[in-house]
Amino acid sequence: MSNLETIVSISTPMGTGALSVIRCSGKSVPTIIKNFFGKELVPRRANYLDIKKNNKVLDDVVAIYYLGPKSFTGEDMLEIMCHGGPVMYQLIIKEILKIKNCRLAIAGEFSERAFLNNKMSILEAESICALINAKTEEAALAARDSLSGKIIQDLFKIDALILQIRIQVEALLDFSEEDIEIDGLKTIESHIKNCKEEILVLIKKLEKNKLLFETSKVAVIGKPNTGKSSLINFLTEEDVSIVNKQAGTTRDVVSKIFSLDGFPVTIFDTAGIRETSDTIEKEGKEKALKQATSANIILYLYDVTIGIDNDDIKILKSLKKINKNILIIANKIDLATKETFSEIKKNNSENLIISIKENINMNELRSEILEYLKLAISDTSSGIYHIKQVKHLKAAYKEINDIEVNLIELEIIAEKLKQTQENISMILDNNDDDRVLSGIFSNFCIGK
Ligand SMILES: Nc1nc2c(ncn2[C@@H]2O[C@H](COP(=O)(O)OP(=O)(O)OP(=O)(O)O)[C@@H](O)[C@H]2O)c(=O)[nH]1
Ligand SMILES: [Mg+2]
Repeated sequence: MSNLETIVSISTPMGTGALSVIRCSGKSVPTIIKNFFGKELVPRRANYLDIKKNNKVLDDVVAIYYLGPKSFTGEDMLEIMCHGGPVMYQLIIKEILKIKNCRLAIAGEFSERAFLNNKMSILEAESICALINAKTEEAALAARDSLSGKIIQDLFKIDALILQIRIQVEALLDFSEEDIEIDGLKTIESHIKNCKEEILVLIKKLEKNKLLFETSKVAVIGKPNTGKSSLINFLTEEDVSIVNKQAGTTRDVVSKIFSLDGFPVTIFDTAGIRETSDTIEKEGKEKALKQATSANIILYLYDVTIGIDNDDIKILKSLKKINKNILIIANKIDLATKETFSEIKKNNSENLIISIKENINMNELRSEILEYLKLAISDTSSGIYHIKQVKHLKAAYKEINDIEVNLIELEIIAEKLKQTQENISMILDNNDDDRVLSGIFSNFCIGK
C-alpha cells in the first residue's frame, strides 16, 4: 500500500440522516484543510466553519483535525461533520478527491492503516470488526470486552507464566542431579498445570467469541411434513415459514437470522426431501442439499411416530458425504400414546426426542444445537475471527501438554516450553500475512 495516497470516505451510513461524517487520512490532509477552510486548524479541537470551494460555501460543518501519529490511523486525519443526506457528502467528497493523491478508501482501509502503523493489534482490529458487525447484544458486549484489551492481558499473563517456568527449568539444568530438590520439580509441574489451564480457558473463550461474532449457519433437513418449518418458526419466534399438514409445503429455501441464547444463527428452512416428479419440488430438494453442504451443522428431523425408515437412511447417507455435523432429532413425541412412549424412547435412544407443538425438550434442543455448533466450529479453520490466535494457542497447548516433568527430560522440557512461548509470541506479534489481513479488513464497512 502506498501511504502517499490520502484516503477519503463517508464514515456514517450512506443515505439520509441528520449528520454525515467524512473521514480523510494521509499526507494531503493539511492541503485539504487549507483548500477548503482557508486556514490551519488546531489539532484535536472541534471547529465550526464553512467549507468552501473557490469562495463558494458548500456547507457549514464541524471539522476536527488529528495530527499524526495521535490519530486513529496514526496518520494526519480530518473528520468533517456535514449536514446529512447523500447529496451534500457526495459533493464534498467529490471536491476533496480533486486534490492530488486523494482517492476513495476501500472497506476497512482506515483500520488497516491503523494496524500497519501499530496503532492497534490484530486482535483489536478483529474486535472492532466484530463490534460493527455484531448481530446480537452478547456479540457486541464480547467484542467490547476483547477491544478493551482483556484477551491481550490474558496472553501476557500466560507469556509471563511460561517465562517463569522456563527460568525455573534453566535453574535446575545448572545443578547436578544430586543437588536438585524434588520441590523444584513439583513447583514446575504445578506451574505447567496452571499454564495449561489458562491456555485452554483462552481457547474456549476465543472459540465462544468466534461463535458470537460469526453468524453460524444451521440447515434444517428432513422428509416432508416432519416439522422443519414449525421448528424454524419456534426457534425464531416468528412466522418465517408456512406450516401446513400437507406434505411438500416448503419449496424454496427460507432463511432467517436470529439469536440463539445470544449467539447469532442463520437458520435455513428447506424443502422436504422425497422422490418426486414435481419439478419445483425437485429443484427445492437440490437447493436443500446445497444448503446442507455450506451449513455449519444440519438438524435432521424425522417423525418419531414413523421412525427412521429407509428413505431417512438414504438421505442421511448422502448428507453424511457432504457434511458430517448432523444432529438427528425425532419430532412429534406428543403423538405417542402412553403405551408406545417407552417403546419409541427405546428405539430412538441416540437421538433427541422433541415435540415442537407441545414444547417438549425444546430447551434441551437449543443447548444441544449450541454445543454442536461449538464442536463444529472448533474443527474448522474457516471464518475470519481468531483463526491465527486459536491456531497458535492450540499449537502452544500441544507443546506444553506433551511435557512430562522428570529430571531426565529437563532439556526436552526447556525446548518444549520455548516452543510454547514462541507460539504465544506469534499471537502477540503484529506480523501478519496478507491473507489474514485482507480477510479481516475486507469485512469492515467503508469508512472504518
Ligand atoms: N403433533 C405434532 N404435529 C406437529 C409437530 N410439529 C409439526 N407438526 C405438524 O406437522 C405438520 C407439518 O409441519 P411443517 O412444519 O409444515 O413440516 P415441514 O417439515 O416443514 O413440511 P414440508 O415443508 O412439507 O417439508 C403441520 O401440520 C404441523 O402443525 C409436533 O411436534 N407435533
Ligand atoms: Mg416446510
